[in-house]
Amino acid sequence: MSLITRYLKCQVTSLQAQRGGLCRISIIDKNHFILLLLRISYLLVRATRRVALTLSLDSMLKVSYLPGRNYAPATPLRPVYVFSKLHSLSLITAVFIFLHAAQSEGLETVSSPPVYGYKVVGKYPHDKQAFTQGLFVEDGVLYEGTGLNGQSTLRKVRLETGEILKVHKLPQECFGEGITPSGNKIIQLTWRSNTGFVYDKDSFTLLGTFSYPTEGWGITYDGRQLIMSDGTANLYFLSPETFREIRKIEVSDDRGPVVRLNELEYVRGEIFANIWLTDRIARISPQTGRVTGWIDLKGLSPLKENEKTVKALNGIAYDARNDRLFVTGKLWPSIYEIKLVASK
Ligand SMILES: [Ca+2]
Repeated sequence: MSLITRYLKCQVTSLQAQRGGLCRISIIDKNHFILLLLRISYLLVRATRRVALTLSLDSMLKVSYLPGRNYAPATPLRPVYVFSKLHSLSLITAVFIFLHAAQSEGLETVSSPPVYGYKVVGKYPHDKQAFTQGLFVEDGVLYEGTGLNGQSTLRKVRLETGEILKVHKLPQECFGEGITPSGNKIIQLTWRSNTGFVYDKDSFTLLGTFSYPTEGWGITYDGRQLIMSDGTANLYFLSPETFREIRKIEVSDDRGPVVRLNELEYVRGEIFANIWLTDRIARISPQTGRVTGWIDLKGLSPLKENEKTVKALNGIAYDARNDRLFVTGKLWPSIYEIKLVASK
């Protein structure tokens, strides 16, 4: 986040507190010159002390004016134009230049991603003691990483029956997180130990460890690089050999950064990510970080509302060979095979 972005956010937050209006800034374009003009316009608007300003700079500029609490209480969403001619001219000029710059840079208007529903086509038993933090399928067999201190494991599970075929327990102090295959190895993250484990995929023999500076949440593999989440809106692309960061993307949709990215799965050129404490999975472009769609799994959880905080939806596994998609949650009794249904 640039200093200008931070500055604008502080200003908007301050104005929001003063006026009770709705203010948000998401992504700022790289063109600082345009931002400077916007800032000047913003300050001019602020100087009028008559309206709250909403800026949404999510690749494309959208400016709207919401009346503050001192104005037009009966029609709170009607735009109120109270600028002097000079102020209006400044703002219009800045907007025009910004739009022109955005157009010349090939930026596109951001629309809301489509929302997909689901259909359950299969249901399999799942260990109700398994605090699912990582999940993948390979050769028809399920691999699962579980969390909680003293209960964290890496396990190999027969999908159809839930039978545990092999299990490796993590040290007491480690809180297991995401897992992914990488060649003939399995990588497993830990939450706050800044340590990842590397196992032989067949024997679960520990081959080595590596470290990372952030928390560890989810991990998947696109065939070339590891992709890791840390509970923020960031995804980190790591070398599968050295575990060094190659690049980083920030995940966002039309409303701004998407935080709490959790368990991950690479699915046909996209990254699927559970969003912690929600029933939603984000479909993410690995190139841009843009959310290209949402999968709404509302109604799938077998749990009561008051159980969902701990027993959140978490765990995505994709069987590429047979095009099967599996999802589950922490301590859930079942794993579901689902098919996505068209946008609604
Ligand atoms: Ca996964």
